[in-house]
Amino acid sequence: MRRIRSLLIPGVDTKLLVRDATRLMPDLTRRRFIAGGASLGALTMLTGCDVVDSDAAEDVLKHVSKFNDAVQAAIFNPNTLAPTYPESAVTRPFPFNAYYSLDEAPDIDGDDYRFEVSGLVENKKAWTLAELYALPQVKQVTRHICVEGWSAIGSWTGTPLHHFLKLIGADTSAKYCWFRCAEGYTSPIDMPTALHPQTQMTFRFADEILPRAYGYPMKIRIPTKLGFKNPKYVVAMEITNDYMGGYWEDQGYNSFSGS
Ligand SMILES: Nc1nc2c(c(=O)[nH]1)N[C@H]1C(S)=C(S)[C@@H](COP(=O)(O)O)O[C@H]1N2
Ligand SMILES: [Mo]
Repeated sequence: MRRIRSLLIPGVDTKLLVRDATRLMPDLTRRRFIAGGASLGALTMLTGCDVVDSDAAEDVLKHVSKFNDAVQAAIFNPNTLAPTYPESAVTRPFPFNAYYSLDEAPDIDGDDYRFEVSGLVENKKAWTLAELYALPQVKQVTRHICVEGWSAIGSWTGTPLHHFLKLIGADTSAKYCWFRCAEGYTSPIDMPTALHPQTQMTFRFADEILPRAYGYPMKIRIPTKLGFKNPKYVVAMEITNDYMGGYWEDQGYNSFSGS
């Protein structure tokens, strides 16, 4: 967790981060934090997701979760790019991960598939896979980091989400792009992240049609975010100002969760 967090905030002045975070903390948390030395390590512990052992820790986490989103959003620079790698660096086999095993993963029929669009957009037409495949695509080799303590480099090809948002006339002053997946998984993505140049509607992994394991037919690949903010088997998107929650977000993980 410590290592992951420090990976996530490259270029951030840790002293400033600690100072700003301290200001935003609820009183009780701040007192404990200062008593604990107000270090980045302590902040990491507070903002991490592995401190939920006791009731006290859970309480701290709930408070901290709020300020952590604010802190992280404040230091998010939409122009900072996630590192990219040569194709030879791709992790093979690339891990499968979900809250269930692979044999229970959605098995989507590409012919029946429709990507539904709703909320604050001009064109609410549903998209077939053939229509999506016809969109301009780019390839990106980036690192996927999971809160469960593993990371892997993958090669993802697809359409930049900002391009699609423009195409459908999405209100990009709205707060969120909220995604829903075939099995019910959900995740809200803040608009600056949705518009980030590397955020991608992904259709291919390592040049092959996206396999079922990694989210066939479409996942949203966000290299500036933790793995759980990369929804697979995506079937719907809503542009909204409402915070509509998400599978892991509802269980206490920070919605921002990124660099
Ligand atoms: N629909 C859906 N998307 C999901 C998940 C899931 O359970 N269901 N798990 C998330 C988590 S926690 C991770 S780490 C990545 C794993 O993606 P991978 O199987 O391509 O490694 O998918 C994310 N997106
Ligand atoms: Mo994850």
